[in-house]
Amino acid sequence: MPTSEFKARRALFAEQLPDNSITLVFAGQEVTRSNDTEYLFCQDKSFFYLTGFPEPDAVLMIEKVNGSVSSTLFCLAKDPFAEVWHGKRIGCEVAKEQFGFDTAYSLDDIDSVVEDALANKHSLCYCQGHNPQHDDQVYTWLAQVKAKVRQGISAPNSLVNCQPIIEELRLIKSDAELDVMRKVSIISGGAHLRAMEKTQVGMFEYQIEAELLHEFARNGARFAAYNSIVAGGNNANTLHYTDNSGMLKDGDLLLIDAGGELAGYAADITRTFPINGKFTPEQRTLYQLVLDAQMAAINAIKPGANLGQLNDICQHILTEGLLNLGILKGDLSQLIADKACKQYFIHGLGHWLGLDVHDVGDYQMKDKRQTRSFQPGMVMTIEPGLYIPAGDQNVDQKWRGLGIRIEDNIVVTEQGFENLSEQVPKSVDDIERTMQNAKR
Ligand SMILES: [Mn+2]
Repeated sequence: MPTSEFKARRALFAEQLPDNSITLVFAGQEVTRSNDTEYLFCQDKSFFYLTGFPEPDAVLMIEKVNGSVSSTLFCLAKDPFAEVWHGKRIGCEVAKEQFGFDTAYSLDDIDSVVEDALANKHSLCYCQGHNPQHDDQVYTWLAQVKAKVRQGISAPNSLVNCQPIIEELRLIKSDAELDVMRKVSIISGGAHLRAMEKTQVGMFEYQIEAELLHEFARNGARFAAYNSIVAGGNNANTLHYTDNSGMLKDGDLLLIDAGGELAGYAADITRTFPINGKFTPEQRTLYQLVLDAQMAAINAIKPGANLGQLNDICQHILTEGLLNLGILKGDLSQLIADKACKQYFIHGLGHWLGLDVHDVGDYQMKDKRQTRSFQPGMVMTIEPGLYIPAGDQNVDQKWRGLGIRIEDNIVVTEQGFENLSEQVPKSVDDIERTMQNAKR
């Protein structure tokens, strides 16, 4: 993504900051996995959104004085000894040049520079409560400035949480962001296709996980956006199943919820298909019901619609279907009013998608009384599911142990919607044909 994109984001962000203010946005930190090894570093997504800067521990400072805005980056200093061990650091000079900041300093200088910048500002903006260490750091700097009161220096007396400003910006994707999200969806869809083609009775779930990771990385999305869920049979009824250690059994379904990450952006796709390539009549019936609900919800997406309406559409279809199959019993309108289908559709219909897989952004309108209206550039998942645990004594034996979810990634457009993951086989016929045609 070009530097101009990040500069434009900082400009939009700064427009909404109070005047005579200083804003601090912190990068992510390395996290210890065990002893002296770390997890793969993941940049703080809001910091990344505003900077594109990939290194840990950095800090972005934005000053806005009389309407004029300047941006400063603090980053790790070049250090030949450390770089031999841990890899190249970008360093201040290159950071300023390539990432488009007005100034860049070594982190060694941050205390004095920030304290000087805080002097006589009215507001201090940062993401409060995000990380206790950062809160402590900010209060320490503030205390240092307050101690200079006898020198005639005043400290900011207004603390502003700037997280909601960043979240609202992140919610509406730019064209450049949508391009990346299209690419990561295509790569991730390819991984789901590969998984369908490679699946065989007797394999282990983690072997299918390996196929997904291979296909992500092979195509440039080197890492998964979240831990892949590869859940055979009744394992699909554990919603966040990531154990992935079970053996794939003849006659069971396989639920895969997985997406790659590309340039920071996530895909989040789920498909459910028969391990042996052929749906049983019960599997087919329940699968078709989830698919009908999913398609109806997706087709209702357009500017002005909202997740509440989509939920109503989806729950109506699921409730009617479950009633017809005898899984729910009673009066249709009463069951709908009681949200009876939530017994088997146990999670939300979807969520925002972007730099985070469960992306930021408020789900409510400003008055909090209604789910917010869709606008072009929002990206969300639509992922209804039905889950009937193996031990559910309330339903006929033949339904027990089925867990089904179907999830696509949808952009709201001026005309309606664009389904980023529609290329992954989804209809019963397409899935069965794909699996028959695979040389398994
Ligand atoms: Mn999801």
